[in-house]
Amino acid sequence: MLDFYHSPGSCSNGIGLLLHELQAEFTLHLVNVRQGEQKSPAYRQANPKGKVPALGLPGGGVLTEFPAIAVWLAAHHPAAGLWPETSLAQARILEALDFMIGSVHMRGFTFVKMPQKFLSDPEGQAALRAHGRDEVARGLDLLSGQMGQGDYLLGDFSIADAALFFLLTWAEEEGVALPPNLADCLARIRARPACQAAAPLLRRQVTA
Ligand SMILES: N[C@@H](CCC(=O)N[C@@H](CS)C(=O)NCC(=O)O)C(=O)O
Repeated sequence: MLDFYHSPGSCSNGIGLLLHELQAEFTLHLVNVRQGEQKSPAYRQANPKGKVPALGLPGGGVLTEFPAIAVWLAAHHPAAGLWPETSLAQARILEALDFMIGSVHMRGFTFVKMPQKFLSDPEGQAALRAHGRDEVARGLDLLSGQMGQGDYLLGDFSIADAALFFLLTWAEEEGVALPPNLADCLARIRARPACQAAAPLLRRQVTA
């Protein structure tokens, strides 16, 4: 059985979606990142990095980092057809995941959502937030151009769409305009049975 460490509304929503796409069985461990539970000694025993998502593997050990978890899940469930056979198709998925996580999430949304982690003065925080929004908008434009007129980011639904899913949801929440083809793609992802089944798991958690 897999152990899924998850904070609803966070980037682990993409892994929650994938687990449902793959019909994988897992034990859910909720981690309230708003309350800082990810830094607790108890959680650091599971994931010393103090972040979500994390995936405890059946043979022991924990897998961290969105792209690594997504690739392992897809490769480990070949019947779902979410891990392509050719090295070029695999590389395209990794290329898209790296850009979405390394650039749009970490160098865009991190500044939009948590400028206080980096700067204490309000003016600096506002400037950092604005910089993050520009990075997000630039990233979405690039992804939009890459997607073209296909149904999903790389044509057929792939693990790259799991990352796109949480990024576009965050963009909506932050009032960043979605390019029309990405907005259509988000609607398609949300209409997928797996996404609807996962919905209760993905709702932003209510904190006290
Ligand atoms: N590079 C990591 C990023 C994970 C990450 O930043 N997760 C956020 C939630 S979206 C988190 O755990 N934040 C809590 C914190 O940084 O304290 C990945 O790809 O999984």
